[in-house]
Amino acid sequence: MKKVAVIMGSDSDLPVVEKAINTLKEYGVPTEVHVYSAHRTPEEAAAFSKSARENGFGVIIAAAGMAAHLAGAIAANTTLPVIGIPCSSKVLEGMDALLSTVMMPPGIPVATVGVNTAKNAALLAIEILAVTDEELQKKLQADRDANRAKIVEKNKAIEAQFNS
Ligand code: RP5
Repeated sequence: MKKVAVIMGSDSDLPVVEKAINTLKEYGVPTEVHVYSAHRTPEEAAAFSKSARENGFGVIIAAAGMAAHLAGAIAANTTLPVIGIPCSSKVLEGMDALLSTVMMPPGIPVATVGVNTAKNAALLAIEILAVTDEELQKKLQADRDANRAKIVEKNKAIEAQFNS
């Protein structure tokens, strides 16, 4: 199976990012985690990105806050799919990172999930790998079915409370 890279701009992003790491682990996806910054360690970020395909990666997840250029800087140096996680900051509460991550120029896409929505980034990476991996696809479907069953039960409880 191809590996997924989880890159964060700072170790201060870890409380958000670890939800992605945990989800990838739950699905048994080989995962590497690094701290590279578009601004503070641009050479390291570029070197990783340029060599990611030959190093066995299939998808890169990049999380950053504030002027969140990390996912875009990673995407600039690879044709692997890049998923951006905008992380919230105290001042602008993630709107800064959301717009910095999602508003990429034509030609260099970043698939951006919601602010701090790291689990969805992992699930999207897994869905990309599952295009050619039947076991992963089955596990994704089983989890969808289990979640659906939970919501059906919650609906029954709400309907019983308010509609009878
Ligand atoms: C961004 O600046 C990082 O991704 C982080 O979200 C934010 C603050 O970084 P630290 O000052 O906590 O290292 O580059």
